[in-house]
Amino acid sequence: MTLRPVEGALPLTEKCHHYDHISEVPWELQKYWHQRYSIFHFYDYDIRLTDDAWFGVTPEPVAIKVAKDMPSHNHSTPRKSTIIDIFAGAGGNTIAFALSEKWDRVIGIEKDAATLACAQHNAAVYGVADAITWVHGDCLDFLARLKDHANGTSKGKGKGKKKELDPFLQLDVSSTVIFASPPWGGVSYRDQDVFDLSTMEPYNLETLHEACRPMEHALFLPRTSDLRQIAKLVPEGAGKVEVVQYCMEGASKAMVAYMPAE
Ligand code: MGP
Repeated sequence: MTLRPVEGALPLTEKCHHYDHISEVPWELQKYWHQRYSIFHFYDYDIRLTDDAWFGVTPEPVAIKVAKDMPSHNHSTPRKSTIIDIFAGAGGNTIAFALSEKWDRVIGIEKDAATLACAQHNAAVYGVADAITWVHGDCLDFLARLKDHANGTSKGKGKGKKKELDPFLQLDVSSTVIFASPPWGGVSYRDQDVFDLSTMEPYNLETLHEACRPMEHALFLPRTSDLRQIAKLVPEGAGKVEVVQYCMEGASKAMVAYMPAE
């Protein structure tokens, strides 16, 4: 099957909530709902999220700062012109990348149809619906196809099945940057002094790095992540890894590891 961009907007479903009042909000999400305006400044303009998306959505000031810091474009050679947000969720980071106006193309990938419908809707609220290409699919599958095409093999690894990629998504990997804000597999990072990234589920650090390389990629990770595990991914002399803690009101929300292209 060919993986292609979503045409038009997916329909919002009963999973695409906009909670107006605390009494409607499941208790495990109430903490996030109280922070709704720092998550989406325009929350009141009918921002939609699936219940799962609340846990992983990047607060807007952090998303904007990450978009600003993304070592894109004019500083790197070759110029980086495309950014792919491989875990788009409800759209927080993808929207910030589009708002930054630093990229010729912003692509958002999301596996869950209802969550993708929320992301598309939220992008429209922020006025950037036309600036984003959405893909409904599994991001690891997408990355494998992208690399197959870049290497000149279009068949993929399936049992003889063609794993095609729409021509519009056959990107030049040397000018593409990946951003990944994966599920962290729960909130155990809060109780650990140092979070073991090999235990992150469903994709651990090595799996994500392997899927994204050789492209430049930025990984949005728990604030307590083990820096030694991140440093080990890049052999001595193969480039510099930058790790930035992103804080709000003096407390870190998460770290981003900026991994160089190979
Ligand atoms: P948090 O740790 O639940 O909240 O999430 P906080 O503010 O540290 O709470 P406290 O209990 O320490 O007061 C902090 C931020 O981490 C969220 O806003 C998300 O941006 C991000 N985040 C949390 N989780 C569980 C995930 C996740 O699974 N994936 C991703 N990508 N980000 C997450």
